Amino acid sequence: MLLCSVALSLILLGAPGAVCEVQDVCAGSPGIPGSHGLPGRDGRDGVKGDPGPPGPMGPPGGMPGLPGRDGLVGAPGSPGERGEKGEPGPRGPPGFPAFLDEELKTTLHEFRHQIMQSMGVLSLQGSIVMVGEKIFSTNGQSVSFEAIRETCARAGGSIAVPRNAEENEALASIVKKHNMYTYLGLQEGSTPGDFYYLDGAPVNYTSWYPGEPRGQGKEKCVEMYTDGQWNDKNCRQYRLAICEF
Ligand code: MAN
Ligand code: CA
Repeated sequence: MLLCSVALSLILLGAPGAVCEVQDVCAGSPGIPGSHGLPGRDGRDGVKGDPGPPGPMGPPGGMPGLPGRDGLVGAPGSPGERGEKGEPGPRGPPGFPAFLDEELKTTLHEFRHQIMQSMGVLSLQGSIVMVGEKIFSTNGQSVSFEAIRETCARAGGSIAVPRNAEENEALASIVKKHNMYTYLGLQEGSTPGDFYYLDGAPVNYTSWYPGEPRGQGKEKCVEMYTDGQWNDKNCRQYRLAICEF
């Protein structure tokens, strides 16, 4: 093809010494180089450049700038006050039946044995008197009716009150031993001569000393004498603190 182009040029220029037809492939001396073509068209726009550096600071007295961005998150504050107790959760799954749990049965037998031992020791020492399901006990101190109630409540019991003859005898044995009267867990109602347990129920067992109660509404408490008989009495005396559990 180069040779053909050369041949074409030679024919057009009428160069001497080279006889050659357009369609022929022929050789000859090279011609002079052609002149440069016209400039090409402009290329497409390039990609956008990076932003330039910040400009110089403006003159003084300009407007304040916009607020800056938020700072970093601060350190956590101190814990708040404890919230209210939530509702109880749902009932858990049924447990292993106790009668099948040999380890639990052994533990319960040991507990019972140790409790029996401890009660035997306290009974022997005269610290407690057991009667039926009830236990009476005293700290040996003589205090007011209200102080006995408070002492017994703090100990997890209540001021002693016999509910039958057997309990009355058991309580009287403590009164006799300490040779100090005791107050019972009873108080007179608004009607003179009517006495009530401290839960408000009317008394259903009594052991009044003959002629008592005769305080005519002015003796709101009940004391027990050393023989186990009762007397209505004002509540301001000091009496042996005996509790029941
Ligand atoms: C004192 C008080 C009374 C009681 C009489 C009995 O006055 O203890 O409560 O009834 O003695 O004589
Ligand atoms: Ca009386």
